Amino acid sequence: MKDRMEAEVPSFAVVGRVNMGKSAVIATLLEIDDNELVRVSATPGETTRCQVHPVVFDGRECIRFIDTPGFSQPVEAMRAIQELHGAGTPGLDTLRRFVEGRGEAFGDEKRLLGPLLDGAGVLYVVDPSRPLRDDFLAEMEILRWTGRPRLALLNRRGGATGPDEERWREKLGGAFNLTRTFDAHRARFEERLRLLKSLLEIEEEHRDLLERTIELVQREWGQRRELAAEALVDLLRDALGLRVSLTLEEVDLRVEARRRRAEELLEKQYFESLAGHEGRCFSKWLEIYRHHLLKADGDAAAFSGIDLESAETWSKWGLDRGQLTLAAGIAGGAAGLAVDAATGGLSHGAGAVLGALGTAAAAWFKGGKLPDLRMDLGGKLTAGTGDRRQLRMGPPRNPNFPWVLLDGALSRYAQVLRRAHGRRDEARLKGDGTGFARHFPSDRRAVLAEWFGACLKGRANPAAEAAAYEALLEALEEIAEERGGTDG
Ligand SMILES: Nc1nc2c(ncn2[C@@H]2O[C@H](COP(=O)(O)OP(=O)(O)OP(=O)(O)O)[C@@H](O)[C@H]2O)c(=O)[nH]1
Ligand SMILES: [Mg+2]
Repeated sequence: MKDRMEAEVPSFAVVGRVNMGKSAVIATLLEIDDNELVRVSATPGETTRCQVHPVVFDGRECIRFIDTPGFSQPVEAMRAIQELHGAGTPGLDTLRRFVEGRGEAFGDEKRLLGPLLDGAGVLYVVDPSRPLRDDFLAEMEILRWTGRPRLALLNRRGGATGPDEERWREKLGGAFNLTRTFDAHRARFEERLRLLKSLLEIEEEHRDLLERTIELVQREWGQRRELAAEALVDLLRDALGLRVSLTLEEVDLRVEARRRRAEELLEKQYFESLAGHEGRCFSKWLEIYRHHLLKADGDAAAFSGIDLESAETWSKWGLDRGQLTLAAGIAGGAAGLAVDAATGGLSHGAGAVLGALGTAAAAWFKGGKLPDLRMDLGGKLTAGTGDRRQLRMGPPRNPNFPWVLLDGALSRYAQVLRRAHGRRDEARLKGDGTGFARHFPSDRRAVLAEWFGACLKGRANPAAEAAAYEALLEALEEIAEERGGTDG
């Protein structure tokens, strides 16, 4: 019964020397970053028994991978099997007798051979930067005797190519059906998919199921991107429409120090809320892409990662001057140019001057000409009843704000996709200055500019939002394919 069940689902045992990165390969391939589920560790011999990891879609198991303890005495085990067999080449029967034999000796080898005797294919993980010694040749020989479909995976842990790499390839070529590279610390979705497709080449028996699994994996990946785009739409809509306010008493208005304090308080509140919106989007992405060791920086201080005060940020991120002028022109003043002539109470100087200019000209000025690109929250006093007034702060007036916000988010999305689940170190998502928006095709920029304009005014525009969703989905796809970004 057990044999029959296992034959229904293609299984692959990940085998190799202790500490070669077998568990890391499984963790990256199956997106498991939890050490409780897949233990990846610098201490050799961490995996002591076989552990089955089924891949389930719609409640149905499609494929399974089995983590195994590493070979610890391959040369001695090879000799013992040969002795058991006598003359000629040992096969499955001899291996079975070896595995079922009494005694404590060769515990690791016996355990790792178990799944192969049950019908699993072989994923043999080696680090080709290591010297190719006899003990590795013994491992290859034992695996060859199983007669199972065999794929060799080169997991170059140090990154560098070793002097024996050619010999490794030659020997692996003789003993395995296929050799592929797979970097357990760096493999992205495309490499994971390629590995699954390689299984198709070596495993004839389960072709249909494997093809179906690959289809499901791809479809699900696309669905995740849609969820990610939705979260991004939510972030941008909420962040651009964000306004905070504070009620001031007459006395706050009259005492300069009090008024300044109120402004500072409100500005802090604004940034905290902004960071909250960012944090929610990034956390959602980490959930979608199953990362627990990556952290989203949702606190207000970290928002200065985008560093809205720095002129450098504005020149690296978001749109360049020409693009900004164009985007503002296309969107007819709706492109985030909340240049409000009636700035009123809290005039920050430049606002009033620019308010008199046309929108396109203002964009040009603000994008590159003003020496001091400081934050202008556009807070203003409105006449209230009695002796109380509302102090309000809305989005920064700099027309590049939506684009800088977008670039900040996209650079984090790229980091999420770049992170391999086989790693066990913690890391923080942070703005790294990679510019995406300025490489968008101009029609995509126009679609976004229109929607940004509506968001900045706090107006719902479902048609513009739907178009923006499609545009952002496209942008996320480019990032997944590593197109479309440049380091600032
Ligand atoms: N830099 C780098 N390190 C890696 C890579 N793959 C694995 N490692 C590291 O190598 C060490 C061993 O990784 P494991 O995946 O635990 O190795 P294993 O083969 O399962 O080891 P045992 O279960 O002990 O036999 C860990 O410290 C990993 O972080 C890689 O692709 N690049
Ligand atoms: Mg392990």
